[in-house]
Amino acid sequence: MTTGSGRTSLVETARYPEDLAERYRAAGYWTSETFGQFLPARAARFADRTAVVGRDASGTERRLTYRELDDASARIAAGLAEIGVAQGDRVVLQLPNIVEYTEVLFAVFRLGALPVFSLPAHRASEIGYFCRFSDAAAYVIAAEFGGFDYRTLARQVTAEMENPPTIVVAGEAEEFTALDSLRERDPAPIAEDDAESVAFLQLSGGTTGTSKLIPRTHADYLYSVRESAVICGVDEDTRMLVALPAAHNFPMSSPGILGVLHAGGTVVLAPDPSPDTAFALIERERVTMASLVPPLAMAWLAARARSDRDLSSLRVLQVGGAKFPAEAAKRVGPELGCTVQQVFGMAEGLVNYTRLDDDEEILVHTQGRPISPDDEIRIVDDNDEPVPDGTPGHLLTRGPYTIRGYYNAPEHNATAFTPDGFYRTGDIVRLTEQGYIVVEGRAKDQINRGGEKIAAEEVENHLVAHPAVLDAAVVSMPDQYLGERTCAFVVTEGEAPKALALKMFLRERGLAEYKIPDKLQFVDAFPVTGVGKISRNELRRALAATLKN
Ligand code: OOB
Repeated sequence: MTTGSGRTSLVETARYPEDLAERYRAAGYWTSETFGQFLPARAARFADRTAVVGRDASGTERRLTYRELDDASARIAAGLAEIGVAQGDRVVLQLPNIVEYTEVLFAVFRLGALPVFSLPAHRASEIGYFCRFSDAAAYVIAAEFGGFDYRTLARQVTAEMENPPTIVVAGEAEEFTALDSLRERDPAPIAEDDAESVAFLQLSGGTTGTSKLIPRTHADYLYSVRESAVICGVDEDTRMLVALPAAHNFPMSSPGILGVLHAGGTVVLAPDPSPDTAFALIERERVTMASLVPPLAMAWLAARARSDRDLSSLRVLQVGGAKFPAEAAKRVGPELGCTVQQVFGMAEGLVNYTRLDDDEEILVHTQGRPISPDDEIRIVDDNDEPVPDGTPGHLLTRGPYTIRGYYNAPEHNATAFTPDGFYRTGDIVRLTEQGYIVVEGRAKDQINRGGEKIAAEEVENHLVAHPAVLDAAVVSMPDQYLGERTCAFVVTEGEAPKALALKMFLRERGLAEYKIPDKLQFVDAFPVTGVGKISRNELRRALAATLKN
């Protein structure tokens, strides 16, 4: 099947079996609301309230009411339709935390097109892959941000593409299509869509050579957004600071931008997450809630003592994306004057929260419990057998907002899910007596660098592309600040390249900076396991030993 722009539409992705789908509908989890209808419905209800505060691509401070945001996105939707974006088309979004992000997001939703959520840190390797793999009709960027020119990246990415996406630029567009040129239209109609169809593609942290795309439906995602808003006490008076990259699942929907807009609150976009910027915004906008990854939460704690900003409006600080050490969690209440909320989630679905009224012990020592009574949790050993209560094991999950398969990845899906549809999270967890989850470790070949996920295999593939590199293995090493950093063990042939040259080689291949190994270690050979696979455990142990010396 092809859509208006002649691009192939989404192939069938793994669907929920009908008996479960029926249960989720009957329980009221899945409704007929779509993301196209989301903002117009909010605008009808909260018309003159402030929806979004933040800078635009030119650096100007803007404040948009619900009506203004809806009107802008309806017009941009018409402009996007004019340049050929049709219902069902994919649109790669790579925007920083600027107000245009919200305008374009809802414009794409209004058309029934599917955002593909990339991050500002992604470079040619990642963006090229997303554009090709999703067969994107458009790619939306900011002209420049954080000293980086995204137009250069767009040129690089599309240079060799047979069927390049149309490039839309917030800010000075040069040879591309200016976002501002798409505004002067009559509002586009709202696309009619089946709420159980795919609404967008989110990125997986990944464990394999290429990132997997996560197909989320309107019904499943909106359920998680609505419930998250309730659990986190979000209402019309919530003013949420979005300091993490807006397109990440955590600040987008846990409860994030979508949860706040659903409830009629205000989203305050921070151009960067530093304590200086954030504290100034909290004071000015009387921010009530913020979400952070652990290293940023620790940076805020450290900066608090030196700052005389008024943070008294802050009620809740959510921390997630990586394990938040208990010693730091303990300090949030007394030092920042708000409740800490631990969030353990994944773009594939399942999200756990500590509840705002939980006692200190739970807030500090657990990663919360699931959103839904129908989230099914299984904790198993290496043979998929349930472990005894309270014992750590592999976390498997299934439920009303957890995917049943990645986009166009049948081979990977065969191992990433159990035959009865449980997602293998790759996390090692245990369950407390009260039913809370404690994250104990990880069994996937992924490094969690302060919340940023790095698939070992992806970096290894880039390393072995170097002519002098015979083999590579990327593992985590403990880090006080980020929790983990990356170390690449490399076996070379002939004269070993310098570590710096090898890092430069990775950058030139267009790999995002956060994936460049923090440390490179040249070795003659890798330790192997009994079955002849590289022993990553052994490498991690060797590394720990050298770091101690
Ligand atoms: C969030 O989503 P992703 O998709 O970037 O990463 C998911 C993975 C989890 O499988 C787990 O390994 C790790 O990130 N993780 C945590 C954690 N929160 C996430 N590990 C330990 N403690 C935590 N609190 O990271 C994400 C999505 C929605 C809400 C929050 C985080």
